[in-house]
Amino acid sequence: MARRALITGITGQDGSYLAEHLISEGYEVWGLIRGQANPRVSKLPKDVHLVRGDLLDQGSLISAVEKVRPDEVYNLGAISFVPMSWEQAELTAEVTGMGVLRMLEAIRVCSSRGGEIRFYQASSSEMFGQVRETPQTEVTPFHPRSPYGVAKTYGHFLTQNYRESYGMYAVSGILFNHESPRRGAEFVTRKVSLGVARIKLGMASELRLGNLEARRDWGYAGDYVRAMHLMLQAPNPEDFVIGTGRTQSVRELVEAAFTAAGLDWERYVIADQALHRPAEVDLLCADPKKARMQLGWEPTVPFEELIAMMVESDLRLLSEGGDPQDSSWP
Ligand code: G4F
Repeated sequence: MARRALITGITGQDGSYLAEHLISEGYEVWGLIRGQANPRVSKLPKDVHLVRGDLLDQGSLISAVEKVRPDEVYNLGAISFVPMSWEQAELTAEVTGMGVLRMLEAIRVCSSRGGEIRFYQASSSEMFGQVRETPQTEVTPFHPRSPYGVAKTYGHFLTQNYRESYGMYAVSGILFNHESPRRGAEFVTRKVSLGVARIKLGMASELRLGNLEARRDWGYAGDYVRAMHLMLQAPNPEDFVIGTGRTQSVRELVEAAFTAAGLDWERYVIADQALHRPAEVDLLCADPKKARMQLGWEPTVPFEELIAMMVESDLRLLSEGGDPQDSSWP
């Protein structure tokens, strides 16, 4: 019988790639869908099954797990845009933090009726925040710098705690920034690739950005969902850092994106103090050695190739009259 996976956040960038990957591995894939009419559902592969539920509603999660009877649950659902977490800190704590507790409880309750359900929590490199060492590993201490980072840290420790308290197969992937043409338009890589495409096509004349000096470890989202799946196949439940081990500044990202379109970035980019964050994460860089050694996981798309892929995709999308706000991926 096909293994069954339940994914929260299935309409997001990672959820869509993970659904495709698990289907290619022979899984029966279920997505947890909240609300009534999510237009992004139409972008999912046709053979994804849907079940209603909300990370804010404990009963709905128990019902969803009871209905689907999954072998694996991937908790990707979250309020994931860091600046929004200062504006809606309580909602972020509820969805991104307490949502993990509710999903773990749903699994605990349903597992007691028989059968092991493996749990993957989408932890984040934002938990490292003001980093204590570089590169960051599975044992680097956390110092989150946003309500989002704090909520993710809660979910991370809770996942560890349910593993230790109840012997659950529950693991966290500490994922560094991962991008693709399906990335939401508000994140910096996509904001830049869309900005470049608009300028190239004569639809805009400038691009306003915040802190150009922040450094991130940017990889390709399609690679990172493979790591999620591999983590749940390991003989023992363990947490892993997933990243490329390379770091670039936002300035270098901008340069790469404009160069990919044959443009000089300095003519168009405006650094806007109003877009700086109340507290910034200055530098993130992964040490993915454990994932390489134990999971055999490697990233396959280098930074420059990833950025060029996003610029090309947005040039195509905008030339064909597509609207990135409607459906954030082409
Ligand atoms: O693309 P970003 O908004 O991603 P951020 O904050 O690093 O978080 C992303 O990665 C995390 C993994 O580490 C995830 F957990 C999280 O959910 C999300 O996916 O910003 C990247 C950097 C920041 O330092 C920001 O200050 O880019 C800088 N930046 C400069 N100008 C900008 C802008 N970011 C955005 N979004 N927009 C700008 O105009």
